[in-house]
Amino acid sequence: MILASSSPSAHLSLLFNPLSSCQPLKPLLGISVSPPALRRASTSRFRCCAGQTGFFTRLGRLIKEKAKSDVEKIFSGGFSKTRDNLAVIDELLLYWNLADTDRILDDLEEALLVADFGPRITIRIVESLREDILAGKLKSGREIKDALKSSVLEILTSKGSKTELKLGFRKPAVIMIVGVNGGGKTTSLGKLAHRLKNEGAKVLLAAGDTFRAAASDQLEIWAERTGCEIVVARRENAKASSVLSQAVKRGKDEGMDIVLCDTSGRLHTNYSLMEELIACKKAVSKVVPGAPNEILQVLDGTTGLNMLPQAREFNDVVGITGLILTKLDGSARGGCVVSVVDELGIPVKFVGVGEGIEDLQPFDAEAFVNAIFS
Ligand SMILES: Nc1nc2c(ncn2[C@@H]2O[C@H](COP(=O)(O)OP(=O)(O)O)[C@@H](O)[C@H]2O)c(=O)[nH]1
Ligand SMILES: [Mg+2]
Repeated sequence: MILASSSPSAHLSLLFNPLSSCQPLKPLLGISVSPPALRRASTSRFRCCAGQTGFFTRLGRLIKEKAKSDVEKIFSGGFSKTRDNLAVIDELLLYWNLADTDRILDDLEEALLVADFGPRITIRIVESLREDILAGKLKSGREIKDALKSSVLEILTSKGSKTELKLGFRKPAVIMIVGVNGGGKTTSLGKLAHRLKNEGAKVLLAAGDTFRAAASDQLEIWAERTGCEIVVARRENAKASSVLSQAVKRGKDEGMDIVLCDTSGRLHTNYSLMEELIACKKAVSKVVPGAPNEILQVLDGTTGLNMLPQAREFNDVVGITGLILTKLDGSARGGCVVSVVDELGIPVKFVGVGEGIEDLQPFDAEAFVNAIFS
């Protein structure tokens, strides 16, 4: 652990090893390599250190690519509420016939609203189905269901297709995690640290939640679990912005690849929280131009459409670059995710599917749609 302090001596508490982040990464693409290939891999890794673009682009993309192999795991068991609400669609469409179109579409509309798709999207989807049915393009219940799934997928992929992490090209890349209290910020940050570290990145955690006394203890547990260094406030009531700024400075001095910044969460309507987040953002950008590279907002998947005003408010104030949707392993409401992506055009980058260290998965829109309409 490292204490954030303005005293220069505190900077010495971590051994500085300028080459340490230039060690060969674990085989990044999961390919087992023969010795000559291994030599090539380490050379190219070394080049990445000189210009970080390659490394960060690869890291962001790789983490996304891994999602494909995890598709089965991602949403199995979750979305119980959404699945129950949408199960009625299968029954409706099983006995579908043209004469019943209006009644069935009314019921379908209700099912989508109950599953928190929100009125705007629901009406848009139902009206487009109606048009296609009346034009004779959809002739069976199966085709209607497929068209329904396609339109949801289309919203997710057209408005929120950039799901990989964008880490820029300066070192360290800075990721801020924001959101209301209890949504799963600290937990998601810990899981993300684990994922990034497993891909060979040197990760530093910053305990920017200085609002609650226990918050940095919680992050310290994650630091231990993931084997990452951590910067915490040295004194009570320290400013979050100064903790984050010192963490990023330290990350820069010590050749860290990524600094993951926790922040405190209060209601999105809390003025001082929003002021604090703006100050945090400014403070880190002073240390590394262009930082923070990502501001990921954590949204609790069980809160339904309440997540929409939250996302809107945080986005207006700090500019959200991606969403982490948590607690999808339980009774999360899937429909509202589609509303948030549609309205704000912000991609979901990760989903939380449990409390364990491995339970953060890159978002895969197709798996998501299959899960909620299964
Ligand atoms: N089931 C489940 N619980 C989660 C998930 N993410 C976080 N939690 C739990 O939600 C609670 C609040 O998480 P925390 O990270 O402290 O939220 P924060 O206040 O936003 O930092 C904790 O009990 C976490 O274990 C998830 O994906 N699934
Ligand atoms: Mg927290």
